[in-house]
Amino acid sequence: MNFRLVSTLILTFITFSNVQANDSFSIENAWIREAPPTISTLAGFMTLHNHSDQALIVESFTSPDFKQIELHKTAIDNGVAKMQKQGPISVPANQSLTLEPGGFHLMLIDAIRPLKVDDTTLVTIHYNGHKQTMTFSVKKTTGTPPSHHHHHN
Ligand SMILES: [Cu+2]
Repeated sequence: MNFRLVSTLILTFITFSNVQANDSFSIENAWIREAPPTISTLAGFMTLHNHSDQALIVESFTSPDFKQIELHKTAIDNGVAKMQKQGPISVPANQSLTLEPGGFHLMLIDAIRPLKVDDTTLVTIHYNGHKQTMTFSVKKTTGTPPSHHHHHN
C-alpha cells in the first residue's frame, strides 16, 4: 500500500480522537478562540509533541482562511500582558510545546471568512523544510477575555 494513502488513513482516523499526527510530530487539542464578528484576528492553541529523535524546527504557519499567521508569546511586563512575535521555534527531540492562553499562541491575522464556534480551518505547519496541514476547530472562549488580542503590528 502506498505510503501517502496510509498516512491519510491514519490522519483521518485519529482526527476523531482530537490528535493529529505524522511521522515526526503530533498535535493535540488544536483550537481557535471564538471572537465577536467584528474581530478578524484570532488566537489559536495546541499542544505539539515532537516524537522524533531530532529537533522539530517550526518555521511558519499558513492558512487559506487568514492573510497571515504569527507565533506569539504573551508575557507579563510590569503587570501588563504583552505579546511578542516569535521567530522559528525549536521543540527538542521527544519533547512537547503547549500553546495556551497566557503563553505561546498562534496569532491568526485578518480572517478571510467569518469563523464561528464549531467551524474548522486548515493550518499548515512548515517545519524542518516540510509541511503538514492540520485542522483547528473554533471553540468558545474560556477563562480570561481576549481583550489584548487586537490587531497589532
Ligand atoms: Cu498574539
